[in-house]
Amino acid sequence: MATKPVIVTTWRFGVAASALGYELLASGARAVDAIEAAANVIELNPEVNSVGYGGLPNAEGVVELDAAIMDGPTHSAGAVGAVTGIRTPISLARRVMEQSPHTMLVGENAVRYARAHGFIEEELLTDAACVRWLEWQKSRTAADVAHFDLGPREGIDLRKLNRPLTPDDHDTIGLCALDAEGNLAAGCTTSGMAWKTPGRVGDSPVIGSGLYVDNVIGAAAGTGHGDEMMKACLSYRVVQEMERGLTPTEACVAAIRYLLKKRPPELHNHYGAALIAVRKDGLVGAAATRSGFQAPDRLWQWAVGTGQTELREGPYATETELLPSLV
Ligand code: SD4
Repeated sequence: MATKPVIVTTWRFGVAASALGYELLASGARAVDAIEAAANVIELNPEVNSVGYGGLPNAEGVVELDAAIMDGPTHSAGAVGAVTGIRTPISLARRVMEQSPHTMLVGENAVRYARAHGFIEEELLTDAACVRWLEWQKSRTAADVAHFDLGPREGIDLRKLNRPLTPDDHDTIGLCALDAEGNLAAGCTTSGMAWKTPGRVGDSPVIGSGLYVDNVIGAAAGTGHGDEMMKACLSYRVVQEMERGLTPTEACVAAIRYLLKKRPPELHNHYGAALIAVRKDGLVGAAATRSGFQAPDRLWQWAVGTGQTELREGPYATETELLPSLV
């Protein structure tokens, strides 16, 4: 039976991805193909400084990318972490999924794999990102220095290491799609936290954290402070909550509240986390920790593609009334 397709993506910049993704889904594309193509749009856009080409670099000025893709009908997944020089890491993740016996490749060897599979290596650091990196270097704090150059130190305030960056320093594109055949897929691709320690891999390429799909239940993907989020396997949790009967929005709220309950309350104001989800029947939802996501004036937005791409805001796990089914 034909299903009405839908694609949801994180953030305002997700509008372009959702629009293309829906167009493909409406013309009969498989969810996994729509996810890859939609993610590529953002990866290749140098103006998005948190994903793919144009992403902000690590502490040494090198752009390192994380990405993953998951296909519902086969329950297969592929991921790459800390990859340099490849503009479309989600396509590399897909290659890993389809042509390697493995699920995740990282670092230099992932790049070697890319090379062997015909991917072209290109510079990912744009002039604009380089200028931002040089500015950051001038303003590095003692905590940054201890964190990166010298290793963890007694007396360093953890909250400073988890400090919010400026609003656009890290914003992953997470994507969930349902195709006309009723199959689901998800993707996640990012340059991660700006100024991160080289080799740091976040939640985005970790199956169950940055994304998860169960083809009979739903799909979920996340964005936000990965070092916190990956401690609670949030995307897996969203799908589990949908399995026990919550709507996608309720499931996203529940997963974020679970993370907040597990982690020290004094850290809560220092990071943002947001999730999107699509249920098998096409119902979509999302939630973020709070309206001021990484900065007080920053709204959590997500883009829903159903023909007319629509940008939505909220809800916020720490600000909304308890949803009836969560009481
Ligand atoms: C990471 N989760 O690498 C990513 C960054 C992100 O909004 O999504 N920020 O931690």
